Amino acid sequence: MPDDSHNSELPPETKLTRSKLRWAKEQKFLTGREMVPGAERLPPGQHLTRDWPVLDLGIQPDVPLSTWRLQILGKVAEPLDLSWDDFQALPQSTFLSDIHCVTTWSRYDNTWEGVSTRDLLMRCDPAESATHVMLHSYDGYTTNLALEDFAAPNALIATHWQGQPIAREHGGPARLVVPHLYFWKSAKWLRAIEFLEADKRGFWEVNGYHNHADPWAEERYSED
Ligand SMILES: Nc1nc2c(c(=O)[nH]1)N[C@H]1C(S)=C(S)[C@@H](COP(=O)(O)O)O[C@H]1N2
Ligand SMILES: [Mo]
Repeated sequence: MPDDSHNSELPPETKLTRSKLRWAKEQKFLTGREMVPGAERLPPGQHLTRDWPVLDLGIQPDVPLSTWRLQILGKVAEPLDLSWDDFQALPQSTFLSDIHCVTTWSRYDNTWEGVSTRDLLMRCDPAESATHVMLHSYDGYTTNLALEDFAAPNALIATHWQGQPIAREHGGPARLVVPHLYFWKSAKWLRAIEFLEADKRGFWEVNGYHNHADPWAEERYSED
């Protein structure tokens, strides 16, 4: 067997070896995973679409506004059980953001209106011990988020898209929108937000998908 134990030693210093050592230190020429989040608008492995595909488990619940409720439960000082009118009475925000779906389509410039997660957090006052949320939907879907991701400055519970009520197939009357993560984290037909003291995986997270889901880090599939 050839002796290669010397191969990890530094070569004699030349202009090229100095550059190569510096490039390694700076991670020069690396793309994707080493890129500054948000520096590129289109995340790696994504392509742009102009239409808006529909993705779900195949059940599209019909929830009339008269019976719609949004429950806030778990580790919060003030659990809530909001009617549609209660929800409309909360401060309303408008955010512009891009959609990135793990199936590789992205859609730019979506205008969303609804209640920002920050305004909701102010209202329900999560316990010190709350670290995660589980989203529960009317079709039985669940997805989990760390509290800091749920509380992102442009995250909201949206009732309108491009100035119109969100269509049933896209999660109306109200859906979550967390733009900095793959779109499966954005629960459609939102029914309840449960505050947790420990992380727990939702539907796709126990079925092979990544727990965190950052598109710029290509966190597509389960890490274990
Ligand atoms: N309640 C519920 N929310 C859901 C899903 C679902 O099946 N049920 N699918 C998720 C997935 S995988 C994606 S990509 C987006 C799709 O949203 P859209 O159909 O509005 O494009 O919703 C997410 N939210
Ligand atoms: Mo998805």
